[in-house]
Amino acid sequence: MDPLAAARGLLPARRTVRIGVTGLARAGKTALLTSLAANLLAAGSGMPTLPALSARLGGRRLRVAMAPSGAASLPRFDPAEHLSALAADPPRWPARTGAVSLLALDLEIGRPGLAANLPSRRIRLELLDYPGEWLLDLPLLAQDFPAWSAATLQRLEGRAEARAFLGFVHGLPRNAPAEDALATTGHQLYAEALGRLRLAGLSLLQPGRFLMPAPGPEPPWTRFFPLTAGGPLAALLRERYENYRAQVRDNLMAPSFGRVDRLVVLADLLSALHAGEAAFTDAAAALRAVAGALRWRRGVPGWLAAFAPALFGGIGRVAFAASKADHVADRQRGNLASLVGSLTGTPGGIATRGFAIASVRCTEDVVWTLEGRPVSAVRGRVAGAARAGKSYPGEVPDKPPGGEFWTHPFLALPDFEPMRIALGGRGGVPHIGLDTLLAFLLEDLL
Ligand SMILES: Nc1nc2c(ncn2[C@@H]2O[C@H](COP(=O)(O)OP(=O)(O)O)[C@@H](O)[C@H]2O)c(=O)[nH]1
Ligand SMILES: [Mg+2]
Repeated sequence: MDPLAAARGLLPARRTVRIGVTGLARAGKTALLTSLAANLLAAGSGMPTLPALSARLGGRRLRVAMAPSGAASLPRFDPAEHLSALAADPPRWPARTGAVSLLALDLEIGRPGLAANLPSRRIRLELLDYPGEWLLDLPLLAQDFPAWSAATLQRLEGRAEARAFLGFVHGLPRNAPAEDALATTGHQLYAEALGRLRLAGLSLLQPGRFLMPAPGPEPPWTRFFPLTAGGPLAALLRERYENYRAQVRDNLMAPSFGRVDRLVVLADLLSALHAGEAAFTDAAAALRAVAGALRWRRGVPGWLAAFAPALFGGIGRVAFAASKADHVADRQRGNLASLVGSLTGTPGGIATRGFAIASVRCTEDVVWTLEGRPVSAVRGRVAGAARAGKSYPGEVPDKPPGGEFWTHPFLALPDFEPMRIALGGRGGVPHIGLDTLLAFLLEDLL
């Protein structure tokens, strides 16, 4: 729609706002998109599912509809399918999704005060489900093969998960020949090491497409691994690494991704706290790498400046959100939001804030008496259990914890089952903090 025509009062322009939703596998992206869609659609039919958003609207009308997919090139995110899993009896978590998909909703927001009779503002809200693993590839754009290899091998040194791979690398002769079989074996051992490190709770694992492959057949140049020695094999690996970087770059530039205006970075920090100090430090490093990528529009290395804006240049608002916050009681969630905020710093010129959210709230807050003392705990039904039980994982630190914290392990986080929801989800999905998150992301538009 031509904005000038709109200004002349012919027809209101529809503004498109694209929000990137990113986070590593299992961080809660699918749950967030499903719940946001259900709660926005319910709010549009007058249900009080998003109080902070309604407060911002102050009685103005809100209409919400799924946007038609037209001739869009990105796969569409289908909330109805995911919602039917949550609304089933017993409820199920939405199935795992692959790489990238797009959820599009059309919002109509009434105008305030005397303007109430003017045509509503029309916003197309697009939420792009973007694998966090791929964001962790961005720092590779600024690292050549020798630099990346040296940094990676240093990080792996001494880790049991990488023993077989390191043994292979150290056993290679100097000037190893550029043989496909060597490259393939090394690649397989390296990819297996990454898989094991992920199971051990680490996050900063590169290249991200080794853990979250792009759709379609795998080209031969994906078969590389870090190697600092010189020689023909290293030259072959380096060539493959360069092809990989070119793909990362092309992906960022692809018009189908368009510009992302706002970003939600989801992190399952409670699980990282539970997995222990190494996992937590690594999750913090991964969050910082993402925050660092956002800062590129300022301190970009020269040649990078040309294309970094394609994905990040237009981002004005970033929400760093600790997910699955229904594992802890309300009193702890403030700490969780401060913790995620303190890990990410503030990229200059961008509005950022830390949040603690649960897209699909599975628990209620209760007071529990442990060793004679009352603690703020939660109660929910663990998948497969007959009855709901209480859970208290421990105190959430409000900043990166010191040595003391790790001597009292943060207790297990049960796999809760979603609560039963009525009306097949048409009345919304219970959540914590999605309304505040949305009000922040759309603040300037409400
Ligand atoms: N308790 C709780 N668990 C959640 C929540 N969101 C996600 N989960 C859990 O995390 C798993 C992975 O979530 P998903 O949205 O598929 O993550 P994705 O890989 O980032 O898309 C789910 O299957 C749930 O077990 C939440 O709000 N509360
Ligand atoms: Mg998913």
